[in-house]
Amino acid sequence: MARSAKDARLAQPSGRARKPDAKAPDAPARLSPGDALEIYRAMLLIRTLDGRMMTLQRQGRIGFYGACTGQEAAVVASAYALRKTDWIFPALREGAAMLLRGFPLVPYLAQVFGNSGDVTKARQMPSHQAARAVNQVSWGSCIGTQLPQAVGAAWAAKLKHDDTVVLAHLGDGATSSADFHTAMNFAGVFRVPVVFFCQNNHWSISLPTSKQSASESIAIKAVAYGFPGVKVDGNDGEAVWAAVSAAVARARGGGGPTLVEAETYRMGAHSSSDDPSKYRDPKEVEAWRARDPLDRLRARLVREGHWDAGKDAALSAQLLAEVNSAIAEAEALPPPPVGSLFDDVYCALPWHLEEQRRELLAGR
Ligand SMILES: Cc1ncc(C[n+]2csc(CCOP(=O)(O)OP(=O)(O)O)c2C)c(N)n1
Ligand SMILES: [Mg+2]
Repeated sequence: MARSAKDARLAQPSGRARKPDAKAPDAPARLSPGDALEIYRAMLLIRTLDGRMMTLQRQGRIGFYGACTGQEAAVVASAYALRKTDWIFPALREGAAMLLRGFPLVPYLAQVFGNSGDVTKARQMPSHQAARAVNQVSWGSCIGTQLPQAVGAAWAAKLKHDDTVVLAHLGDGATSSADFHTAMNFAGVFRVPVVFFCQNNHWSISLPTSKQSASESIAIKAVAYGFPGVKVDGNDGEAVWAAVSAAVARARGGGGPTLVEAETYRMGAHSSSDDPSKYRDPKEVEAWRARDPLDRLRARLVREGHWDAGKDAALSAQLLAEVNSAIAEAEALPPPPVGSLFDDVYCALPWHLEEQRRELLAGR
């Protein structure tokens, strides 16, 4: 346990990344230019997508949307540290990690429209994407509930002796939930291959993190559960990727869980139903704008000669065109067939539901 305490003490209050665990295999500290570009492209896609979808919500074309603006480095670079066979149990803002893992844009957007293009048959709230094809489960909406589920999946992997790792996302607000304690404790005791990745974006809707917890950091909470906690600058894509890669390598190698705290900031509203001007100081938002994760990764790529303003403008235009075309395609899809309401719950439909299904379909 001494090692855990030491690791947590290494958490940097400045938000700089701690050096990845030297003992962890396969965890190089630097992103190659190709990987940095791929991460940047995915971040820019999400920024573009979120902007368009918030506009659609204001136009009344979708009911609800949750953006991750300002947190793109944390969302993308954490997922980038995984293998395709690993699992993601997201919280509110990590849906778009699916796109990085190869899920197509049209069914992704069809979930928000809640129509027949949605692989989850329009049964979830908008912005709760999930797909078996990319090993990403749906968030359950209740804060923290995904954490024991993620630990259960990681425990199953351990019992089956496969080398799957589970990435369990949470926000700072979720650290006050009972499920956070349950999950962290079980994960520590059974040394399951899970990485808890907490995006500390300073707010839980209107509650600041300072009122959420009296701990000096979120990362330090891991000490009590007997495993390492690491704090990184969540707006630095490379720092996030390096910390999560080290944690993933540790989990895959049988070393057990890690809690990674990524310090970031929610630049926009909590969701399309929220107005943050009612509870936070615009000066705070402006201060964080200077630490924009896209600007920072772009600056690195430009500085190292891998990117320039012309390429950036061309990519922005291309992604906007891709997003607009996918929106048009997804929006035009018909609603899910009404009979699908009865699918997937029972192996053999009980007589009374069969009767209701017949009546419903006959009335159409
Ligand atoms: C058990 C529970 N309590 C309250 C809510 C309402 N709620 C939805 S999101 C949220 C804040 C979550 O904050 P955080 O975990 O920091 O995530 P963030 O929104 O900042 O990404 C709350 C309180 C909920 N969904 N579930
Ligand atoms: Mg938060």
